[in-house]
Amino acid sequence: MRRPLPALVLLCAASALCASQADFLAHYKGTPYHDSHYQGGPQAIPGKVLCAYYDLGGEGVAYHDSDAKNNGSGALNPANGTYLNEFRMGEGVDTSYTKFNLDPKIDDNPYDKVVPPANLLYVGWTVPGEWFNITVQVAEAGTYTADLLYTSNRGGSISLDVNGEPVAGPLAILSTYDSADPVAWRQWHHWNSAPALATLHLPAGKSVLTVHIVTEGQMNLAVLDFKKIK
Ligand SMILES: [Ca+2]
Ligand SMILES: [Ca+2]
Repeated sequence: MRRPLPALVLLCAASALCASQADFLAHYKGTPYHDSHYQGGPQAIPGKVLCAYYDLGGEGVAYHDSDAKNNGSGALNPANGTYLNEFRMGEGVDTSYTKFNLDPKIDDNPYDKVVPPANLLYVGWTVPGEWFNITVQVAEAGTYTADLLYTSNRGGSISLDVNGEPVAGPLAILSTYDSADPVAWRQWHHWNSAPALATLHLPAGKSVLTVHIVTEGQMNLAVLDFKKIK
């Protein structure tokens, strides 16, 4: 009796692209993020995927960052024993979180296009050439859109890979620069949502999503919200 082929092979039998995606997954050494406060596991699609929960595995495996320091956790946000200030402070990707009710206002400022949740972790200090991987679990194969919750003080672009294959991009990110804001550093904190920034096909089951910073950088990337459209 023949053994049934795994679903991914059946889906992709005639496709060199799918073969290379299966090869990528078989060799990938990153693992879904978890810590003492966050149970982890692959992030569910459809649903909100948090960029700050990019995979474990370190530089060259789970991400590439332009410097080994986390410029947010343990730096801008001094190490003080709190979860948010010390979040992933030993890793190269630069992370911070939204701060409310301060004077001057930071992430709940009047120049937000969209007010984000408070204490929302995000990836910042982005530079062209950087990337990070996120392991996801997709409920159903199909075409999905992704809305992005972000800030961008000069515009720019990102792109997305699925299992090592480019699938979307470059995706233009609209600038959230606002000359009316009298606080210069707050240009990094004008939040916006880019609805359906990306449209992409996702296979069912486990996949690895790669977010690339393509041009400009200077973006804070918080949430990719995936919705199935067909
Ligand atoms: Ca860094
Ligand atoms: Ca960086």
